[in-house]
Amino acid sequence: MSAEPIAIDLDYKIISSKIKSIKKGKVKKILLIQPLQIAEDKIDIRIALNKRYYIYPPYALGILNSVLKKNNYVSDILDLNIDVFAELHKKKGNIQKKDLTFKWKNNLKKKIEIFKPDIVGLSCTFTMNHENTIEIAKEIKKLNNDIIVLAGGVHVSNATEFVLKDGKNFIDFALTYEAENSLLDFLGYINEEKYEICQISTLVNEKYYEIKKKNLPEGENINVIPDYGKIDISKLTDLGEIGTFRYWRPKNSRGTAVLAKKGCRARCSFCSVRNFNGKGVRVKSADTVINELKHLKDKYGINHITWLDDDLLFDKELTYELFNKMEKSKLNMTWDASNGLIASAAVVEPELIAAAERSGCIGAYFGLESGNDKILKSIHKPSGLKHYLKLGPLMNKHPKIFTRGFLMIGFPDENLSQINDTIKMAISAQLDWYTVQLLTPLPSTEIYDQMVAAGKAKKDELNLDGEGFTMFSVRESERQRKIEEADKRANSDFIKLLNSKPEYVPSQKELNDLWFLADYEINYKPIFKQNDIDKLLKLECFLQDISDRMTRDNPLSNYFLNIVKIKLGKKKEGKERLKLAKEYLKKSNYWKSRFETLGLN
Ligand code: B12
Ligand code: SF4
Repeated sequence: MSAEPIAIDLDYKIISSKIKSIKKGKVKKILLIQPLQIAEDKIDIRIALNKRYYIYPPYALGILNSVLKKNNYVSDILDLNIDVFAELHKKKGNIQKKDLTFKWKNNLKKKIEIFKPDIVGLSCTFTMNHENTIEIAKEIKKLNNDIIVLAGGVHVSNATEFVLKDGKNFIDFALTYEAENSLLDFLGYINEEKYEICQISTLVNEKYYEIKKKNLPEGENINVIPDYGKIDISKLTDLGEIGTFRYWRPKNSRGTAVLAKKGCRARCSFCSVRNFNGKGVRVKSADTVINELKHLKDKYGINHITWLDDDLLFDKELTYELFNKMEKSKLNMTWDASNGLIASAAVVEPELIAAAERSGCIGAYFGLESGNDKILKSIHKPSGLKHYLKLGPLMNKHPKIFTRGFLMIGFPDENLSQINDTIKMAISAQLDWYTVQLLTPLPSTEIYDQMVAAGKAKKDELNLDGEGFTMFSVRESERQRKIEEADKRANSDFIKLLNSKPEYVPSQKELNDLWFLADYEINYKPIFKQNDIDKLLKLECFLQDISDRMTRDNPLSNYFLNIVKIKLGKKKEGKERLKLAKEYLKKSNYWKSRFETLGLN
């Protein structure tokens, strides 16, 4: 509830009268829904059974559920993602796509009939879940047209008008940005009208109206522990992935996700965090986080967490406090930072990494993106080459932590020489593995506008089907598989593009092959010269996971796993891997051409 006087403008008048016209009585019951995180027809059953899809807890909805209950509303969460994947595992994969659709529709129907919500709140974090979300809204209105349907989350906030227009007739309002306060304001306004509504948009006669004023949570309001209702968070690890370090976690670890800080100090041009969370970082108290961890351990037996944070190392004093309290709490939990840490924050304060390790850190990503200073500057990266080159020596002192780097190629006008700089930097930075991604223009980012201007992305479209965009594939390796399965290319198409003219700017299509080449040069080729035992043990563990769980019939990972095994003195196991590599190679022209071009015999 805001103390400031209410600024009545046209949008405010129109939105408030729509609220009044749509809801006559009071509201009490709110159902919060997490959609399926991948469309049913895109689910690959084998990948699902290998637990390779991300199954996170409905963290945002847990927070909102907790806030609603504290304010005497009756609320609950329906997580259709968990429901569908639980069904898929229960049936051991013997299930058709249409059964998955039936499952979520049926669960939705049952929940609505039993819970009888006045309002349903749909969460849509990812642009790729846009259609799923609209589909659910449509289904709810079919079941009961009187239910008010709200949509919220990152994608809804970044592409609000688009969501409302696509969901017209099904989504009544978009409640944008962080909604801990604004949801209460909205409900309070319906019930008492004393409240000021904010962060809300709607369509009236197909015209878009928006109240831009924000009431974001801060101070005590962010010290909230999620309430997952009846959802059994302990089962998540049995259904899919949480974080990216499964192979390096202690055996039988049970994972979930936790958020300690909201926002990020930086403003990278490809990232939507600044637009979404606003400037700066708001920090939960260390005691709240410790209480959350204790609760997760006691109630669900959780012993591993992945941070949802975008800037976990923000404010070194508060970060020390958190890590030290975690260590002292003797909860014996491990953790990873799968979203990435800011490299400069680590190298200027090496002791933070030591404290992180003592508090349970076993895996960390660093957001490096490029090895070219000009590009790093143009995308406003908060670190530079001088930081990246100190990362390896720092992190090598902490071999318990598996280190990974995020890299990107395909920046506007990025040429081959700049891509080569990224390859060189990654090799020198000596992290344990790198994920190379193709730049994806996200709505509401600076780079999106730049790419629209350069004709590389379409304005006011979701760019879901872009040739080279990664956003909508599960993993790059999966994209490669799709290319192979579609057999779109002649083998001769794959050439060593990296040796072409340095100033050449590759096309979006060529970036697919460049992704493969960069991945090979950065991650695989250096294995020939690697003799450090700690590094070889990490590579063994990781390559084993890629070969046996993450990808199918992959001769490259098996070939290099053979090399690693031999270096570790495991000759017999090495030989078996080589045999597999040969077998897989024989049956795939796609891989044969790649092995030939790379000079692998
Ligand atoms: C954790 C995370 C992941 C996790 C999974 C998240 C999940 N399924 O829950 C993993 C690792 C799987 C992941 C993957 C990807 N991610 Co990600 N991820 C995040 C991250 C870091 C945190 C999200 C989070 O849980 N935050 C904490 C909660 C509390 O905040 P929240 O969700 O925003 O919730 C608040 C509001 O949104 C709102 N709200 C939320 N739901 C609702 C519902 C209602 C009804 C209302 C009223 C309000 C409301 O209120 C909440 C409380 O304040 C965000 C960054 C960020 N800061 O958002 C990126 C982010 C969401 N990811 C992003 C991207 C690009 C990706 C990938 C595409 C990366 C890639 N190239 O592979 C993939 C795609 C995943 C997929 N589905 O295929 C982008 C999304 C942009 C977009 N428009 O799609 C983000 C914003 C980061 C960025 N770079 O800009 N991601
Ligand atoms: S450092 Fe990471 S989270 Fe922060 S703005 Fe850059 S990409 Fe986004």
